[in-house]
Amino acid sequence: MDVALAANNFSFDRTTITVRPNAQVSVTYANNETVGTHNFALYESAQSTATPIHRSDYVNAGASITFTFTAPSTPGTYFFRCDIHPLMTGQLVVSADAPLEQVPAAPASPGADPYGY
Ligand SMILES: [Cu+2]
Repeated sequence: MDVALAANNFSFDRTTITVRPNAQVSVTYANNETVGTHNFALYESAQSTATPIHRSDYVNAGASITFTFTAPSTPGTYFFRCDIHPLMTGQLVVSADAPLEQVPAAPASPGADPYGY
């Protein structure tokens, strides 16, 4: 499933992402800042941030990346954040009842892609 995610003013534009267990989640992640580098790091919970379930590349201000991860197999509520700015947080809800598509977020402004994805 496809998810559009953006960083604006040092916060995520969506703080809840809902997916099905084991879903292949393809995230288009736009950094809409004029300054500031972000990533997306998924953890079991806000209290267990030693080992990410998935950690994206960094995305520079004005840029966008796409990355894919496999949703956890166990339903529940997981935690994501930007590792550089730990106050940027959200939750990944894994539910068998999740819709197959997310409602798209507001269109991200296009930016150069330094990673060449
Ligand atoms: Cu950040």
